[in-house]
Amino acid sequence: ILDISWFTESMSSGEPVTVESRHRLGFSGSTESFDNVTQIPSYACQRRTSLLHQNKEITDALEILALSASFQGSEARSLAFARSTSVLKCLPFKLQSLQDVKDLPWCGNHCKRVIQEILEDGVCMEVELVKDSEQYQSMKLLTSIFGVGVHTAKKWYQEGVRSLSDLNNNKRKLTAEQRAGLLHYKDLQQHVTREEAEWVEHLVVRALQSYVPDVQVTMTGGFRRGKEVGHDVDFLITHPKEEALNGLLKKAISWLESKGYLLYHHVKARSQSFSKSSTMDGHETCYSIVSLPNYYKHNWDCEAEETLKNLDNSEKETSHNWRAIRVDLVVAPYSEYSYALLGWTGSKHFERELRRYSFEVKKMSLSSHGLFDNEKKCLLPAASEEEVFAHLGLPFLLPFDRNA
Ligand code: DCT
Ligand code: MG
Repeated sequence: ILDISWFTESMSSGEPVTVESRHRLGFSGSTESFDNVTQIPSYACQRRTSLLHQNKEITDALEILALSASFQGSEARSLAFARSTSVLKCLPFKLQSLQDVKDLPWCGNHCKRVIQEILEDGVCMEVELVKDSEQYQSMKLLTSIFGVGVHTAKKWYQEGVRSLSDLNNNKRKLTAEQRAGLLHYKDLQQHVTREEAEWVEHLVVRALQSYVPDVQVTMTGGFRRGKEVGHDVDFLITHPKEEALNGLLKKAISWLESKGYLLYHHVKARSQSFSKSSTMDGHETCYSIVSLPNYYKHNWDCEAEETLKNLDNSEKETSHNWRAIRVDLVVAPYSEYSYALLGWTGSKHFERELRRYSFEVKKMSLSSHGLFDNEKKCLLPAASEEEVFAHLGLPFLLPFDRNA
């Protein structure tokens, strides 16, 4: 099960694997090839999954079914679709027939029906019906608002909410986060580019360094996995001296606020009651919306600050020389940094699988704070992500290969 050498070799060749090249790579024609497919490991953290793969039409369709299942409150079904999607994302060849998925883990009958229809007709009827359904469209719209999860969206849908204007017109009580989400809805729907993310990084580093010059800041999330666009920008902040981190986030927030960069923020304090064996994340975190001046490209040293500072939030709504960007800032003590880095790099499915593997195979509880051995009843410190993988007995995967 752990032999993934054939994957590693074929993935690193970088060439598209067609029926013909599959033959060269040993994927078809011989008994050995199909034996190899059965060796695809069951946990996503045991496989390399790069961003680009050859079955996007099929994985997009399965992702819609996963999302639709989660909208209906069926987490188990959603997870099943997410697992089959993830297996297909790591295949180094384009599926040609159902025979190709015969022995793949997590590809059950439902998933096979979807694959067969797409291979034969180019579309899957069930997926088309889901996409056209009022419930799916409304839930997708509502959950795309910052601060609105599946639970709230479902409640609103049941109360008759179908569009953003239904929310705006209504006397509904919204949280401050949701109000900010609605106010900046259009901007937040646009992808954040890597260039914009780097500008935000520059800004966040400046804010933090005004107080602690040798603070360490790392961009995590999708950008660390090599994505060129994202829905937000995630940062992890640490320092070898834990005292240096005390109050730092609050000070950096005030700095950003005083210069007019913060449109919204909400700080979640570090959880004191955090249990070492829990998989919950208790780091001090700031969920924010930052305004990015449109002329940032020419102006890294930010004269824009002066303009922004002098506009109040209502003026910012009407002027168009800036855009809103979602930014998450997470502070991790140095001793937990490797675990926080691994946890905040994602993907979400990769993290879920890593925790499942730790628990089921290694009898350990993994979180963004550490790894707890449930049998030996001890924490396993790690000075790097490599050491975390080593504790788990897994081959190290670079962030680029964690796009499960
Ligand atoms: N994360 C997680 N579980 C969650 C939410 C987040 O493990 N429920 C981790 C994995 C990714 C990281 O935090 C950042 O989260 P997102 O920004 O939501 O994901 P992303 O991969 O950065 O996606 P995007 O590129 O769209 O921002
Ligand atoms: Mg992100």
